[in-house]
Amino acid sequence: SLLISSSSHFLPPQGVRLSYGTAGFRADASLLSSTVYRMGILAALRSLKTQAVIGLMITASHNKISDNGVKIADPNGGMLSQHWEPFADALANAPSPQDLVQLINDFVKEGIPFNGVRPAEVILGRDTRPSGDALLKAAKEGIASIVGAIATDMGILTTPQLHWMVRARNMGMKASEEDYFEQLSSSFRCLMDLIPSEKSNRSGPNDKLVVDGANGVGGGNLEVLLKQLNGLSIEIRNYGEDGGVLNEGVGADFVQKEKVVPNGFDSKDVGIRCASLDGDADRLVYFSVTAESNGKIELVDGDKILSLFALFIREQLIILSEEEDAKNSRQAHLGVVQTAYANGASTNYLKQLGLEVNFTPTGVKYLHEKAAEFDIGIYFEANGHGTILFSEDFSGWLVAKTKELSSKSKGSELEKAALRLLAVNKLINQAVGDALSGLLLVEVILQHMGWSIHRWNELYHDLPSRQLKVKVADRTAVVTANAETVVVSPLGLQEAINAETAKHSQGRCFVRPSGTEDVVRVYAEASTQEAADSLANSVAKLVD
Ligand code: 16G
Ligand code: ZN
Repeated sequence: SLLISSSSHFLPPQGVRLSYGTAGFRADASLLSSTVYRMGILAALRSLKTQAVIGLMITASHNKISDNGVKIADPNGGMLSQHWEPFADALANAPSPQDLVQLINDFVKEGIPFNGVRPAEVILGRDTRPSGDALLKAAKEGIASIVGAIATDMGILTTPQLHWMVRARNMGMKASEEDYFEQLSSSFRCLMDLIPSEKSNRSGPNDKLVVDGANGVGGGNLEVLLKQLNGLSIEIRNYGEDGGVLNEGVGADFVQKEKVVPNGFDSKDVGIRCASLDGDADRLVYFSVTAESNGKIELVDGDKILSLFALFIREQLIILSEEEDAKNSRQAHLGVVQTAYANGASTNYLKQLGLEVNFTPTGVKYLHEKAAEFDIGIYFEANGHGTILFSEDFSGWLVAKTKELSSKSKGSELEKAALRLLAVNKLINQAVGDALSGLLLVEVILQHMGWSIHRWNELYHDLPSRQLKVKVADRTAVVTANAETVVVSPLGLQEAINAETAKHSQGRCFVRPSGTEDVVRVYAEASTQEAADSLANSVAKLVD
């Protein structure tokens, strides 16, 4: 058959077992062509099964340039349904073309329609990695091996753009790259127009933002976006076209983990508002360079972006809830979602605001799923990946509300609050965390509040923390529960961690197996840096 002959060109690497982890398959790019080919097949089957457009993205995000990866976007633009992950694993590891065909036949028999249905349609994107082009061809061949399947190559994109396009296509909306830029820029302009007038002249030439593009796809795309905007002064560095290497000493992951300036930034930038994207632009952190000479920064991480977003949304909801005509008002349920990596000070701050804080295990799919339970759900990982979700029901209410208010109380604070929420609903990428839409929202909220990055950073003070990784023989031996905060196996380990933690004031510590690397990670937090370091070190010894 077609499948047998085409799959014989893509034999899996010997002696390597790949698994569909938190962010899809990731490995050295030279090992991936068979996996990507097979994920092309999976994407086409998923499209037949759901009768919707599916996305396939080739990226290894913040990892080194020689790595690559592949992940699938589901019809709603989110991560592949977890029910399909075992099938993805099985396909990737099937030893021969015959085994592969057998697997597919068995799977199809369980209920994938082939006849009288809309053909499979997969849209593809890749980041700037040099290995991406060949891998994209492999994905296309995989898709083409399913009869009638259509593959649309969108070229080099940020990961969130591809997810956005899948979601837009399946909602029947315009879904090209131009449409993406147009939606972001028009909703951004709308939010700018709604800034209280006493604050709208704050930004001047001294208020520029400097962005580190991680030498990836984000810098160039941000530049395209900027051409459609007014009122933002942004300088972009680390485009990736001036000799810099993707993610090497640059980018959101580096800045957040190392807490030092990325390449291209130095003491001349002291005090300026800076931001870092990761290699595929689905993470965003802010920072400012401190006057100390050793490249130290003040880090404004995902937790603080979450706090800023939560404050702004809450402010608009409070205005709306003060509406006198109670019969049309609606008490919106706002929830925030974090992981155990969220700094304890951020959680306290959010709780103090009266917000409901929820915890899930690490990984976008878990946070996203939880946030979708609210009228407005905001999720962020400390590493800078996060977004805001508006429920369908609440979005509908908001549209009706703004219509009603535009005739009843045009120009009122009430109308402005509703219009702001509606604009956030359009600006923020609701398929997945998006550094570009997140950056625009941060910028407009800072202007709305009249805040500098320092004022923002003062919302609360991070507790000192330390992260370590421990190489172990078998990381799956560590099993956790309660959103990764408690070890249930091996027996006795949690008790030992508790005993260490109790020795430190404001101590908090947890360990978990990484979903992307062959290590166990240790996180510790305490009232001083020395205490956090010592707690992390002693717990790392317990794991070893
Ligand atoms: C992946 C996840 C990210 C998570 C990270 C943790 C997605 C799209 N990405 O990059 O959310 O923070 O893994 O890595 O889910 P770790 O398991 O190695 O600590
Ligand atoms: Zn990324």
